[in-house]
Amino acid sequence: MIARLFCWIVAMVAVGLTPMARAEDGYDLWLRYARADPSRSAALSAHATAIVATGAGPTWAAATGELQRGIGGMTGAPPALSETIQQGALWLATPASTPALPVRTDGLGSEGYAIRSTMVDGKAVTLIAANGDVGVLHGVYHWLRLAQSGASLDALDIRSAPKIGLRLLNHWDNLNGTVERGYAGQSIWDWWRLPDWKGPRYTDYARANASIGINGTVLNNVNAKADSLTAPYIAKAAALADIFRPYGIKVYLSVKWTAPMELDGLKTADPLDPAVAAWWKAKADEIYKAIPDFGGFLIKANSEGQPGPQDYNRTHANGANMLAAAVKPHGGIVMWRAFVYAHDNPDDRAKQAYSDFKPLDGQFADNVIVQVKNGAIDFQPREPFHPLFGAMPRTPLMMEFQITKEYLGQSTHLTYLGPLFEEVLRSDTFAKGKGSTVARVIDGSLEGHTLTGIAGVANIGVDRDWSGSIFNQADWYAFGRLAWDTSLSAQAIAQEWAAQTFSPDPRVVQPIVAMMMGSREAAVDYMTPLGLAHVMGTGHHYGPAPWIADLARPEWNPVYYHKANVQGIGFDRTGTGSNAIAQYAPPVARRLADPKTTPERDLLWFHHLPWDYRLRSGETLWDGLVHHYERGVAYVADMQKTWEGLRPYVDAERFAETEAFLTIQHREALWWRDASIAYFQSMSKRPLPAGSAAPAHDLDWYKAQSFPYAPGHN
Ligand code: GCW
Repeated sequence: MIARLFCWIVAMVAVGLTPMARAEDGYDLWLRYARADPSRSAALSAHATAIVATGAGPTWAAATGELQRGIGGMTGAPPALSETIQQGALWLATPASTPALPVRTDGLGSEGYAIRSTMVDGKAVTLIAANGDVGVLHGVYHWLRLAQSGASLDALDIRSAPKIGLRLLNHWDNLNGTVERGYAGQSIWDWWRLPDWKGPRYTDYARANASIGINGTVLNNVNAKADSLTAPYIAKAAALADIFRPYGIKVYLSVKWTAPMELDGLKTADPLDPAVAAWWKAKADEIYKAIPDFGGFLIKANSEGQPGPQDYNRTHANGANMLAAAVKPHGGIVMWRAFVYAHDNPDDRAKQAYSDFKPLDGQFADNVIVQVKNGAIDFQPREPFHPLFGAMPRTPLMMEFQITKEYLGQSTHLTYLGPLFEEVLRSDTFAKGKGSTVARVIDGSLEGHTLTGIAGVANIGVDRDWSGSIFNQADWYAFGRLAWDTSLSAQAIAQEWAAQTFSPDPRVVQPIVAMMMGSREAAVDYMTPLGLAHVMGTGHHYGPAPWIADLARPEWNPVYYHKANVQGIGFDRTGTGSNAIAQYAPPVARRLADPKTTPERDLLWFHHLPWDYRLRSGETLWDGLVHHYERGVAYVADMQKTWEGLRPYVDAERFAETEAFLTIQHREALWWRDASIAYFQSMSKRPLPAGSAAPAHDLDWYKAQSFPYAPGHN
């Protein structure tokens, strides 16, 4: 008998039907809705005795369904839907459904919401109001964030609406299922079985993104295949668009410039050729027939080998405007990437996008937005803000951040990107005097643009935890929350995320947030301190390789960026060098002209300095560099200790993963330190500072390391 009972329990556990704690494999992301403690559960139930939804349709169903899933998970008793308002009800309403709303919804747009604790006929209720159903959905997710993170649900008086219109993920997902710079497994778009098979993952994707206000997704890689625009693939994209639509999420596609030639044999892709323009117009009409609310096109043109209008002696504006005309009748937009640099351009790579695009300011059609990476090179652990921000006042510019961590430890390093995003958004371009922040450029308020946007290169794949690691989920979360409200702090976002993903218990949230908040700076320290950049392994970009100097394109070689020699290190971008600083507004350029007034974190990005240059600490540059590498490694060791202290509070499965990944991160941080010091010491010929250990191996050992199967690189 006992044996049979035991077998039954084992079977139930195996199929997940047991009341025991379910597997915490990260799939639920921040929408875990774990059971709250009894007092919290009672408080939640008292604030959600019923759900009174005054509208109907798929978005309303998504909103009420999420409330029932959330409150049911946290309290064990999902609230019922009700027609009548009762004490403690959650009341979801719009002016269309409820004329005499007790809150104003003007100014909230179509996506914003108001949440107000109020009385109706003597009954205390929580009103979630918006101008439309998508706004109500966003308000529901805000209320659930409060509910999950232990915040008070009393006396709520919240108004929230996004300033940035386009809040998109860019999936560098290929049609063969691989993900360029992806570290979370294969693409979640099962192109081969779409549109027939639409698994639950797509709906969970929509829920996760709607919960953080993301309202668009570019499904395919910017290194695009023309095939994405063929009828079968348009049908596949349409199936996804149908699933995402109730969540307020639109679908966009990356396009390949030569699609007219590859798909229909046109002899040219010259944007001024009427046949080419006609082809794109017909293609747009075809797409909109299948996806009436299709968002538009994203394109990487004349960049890293991708074709574009410059192949026909036309400008980026000629190209963008031709595509824009095709989608304009349908209300579509074109996102034209400014990530351009030419192999035959001897000028500083960091200057080339500005040189190409600045002269085109004002020449783009009004449904074109230029998508600019946060820095002028390529998603480095730190880059000064891109000089184009604030330099094209007559052209809407949108931000391109990288959520996937091509250069920040890929899937195993805990390097929370919230501080990176925050640092860039708060950077002051001085374009219109002090306070001309990057955030105000991209939300349109600085230069008066209504077409506004921000994109994040997604870190999503089919891994059960979606992002390759639990802590990588925080980067996706932070991107969405900052896209919705650029004034949020990375710290507050980390607190929200940790409370929902792990537990609202301060004994859990505080150490996790403290660990997260210094983790990106630690990566900067152990990888590219003091403004160094682009010193990673070739191709896969995994690990240190500052010695690389033999690649065909000079600007692909790490030595191009650090220019280390026996005298010193760094890239002179002042007037005595490439003069890239001249691309910034005068107050910024003046500050960057002098190493003494250049922020030390950007020092070697802008200056070539002698090894004996005195840092603000009084250390020589050489000693300071070594100490930065060591500070980065030490921080990871501290994270390991912090995580060990959390063992009693975190489920075994997720604890073990993070413990293992921190072990990898510590080993790799040490490897970055040792390899970098071994190489730079071979240049500086300086002795290590007192107390600093010699690298574990000699330089040739580090140079000999090879990783042909490192992930994310096709
Ligand atoms: O980030 C770098 C990557 C490429 C990427 C390219 C880009 C999609 O190394 O993988 O290609 O830049 O942003 O287009």
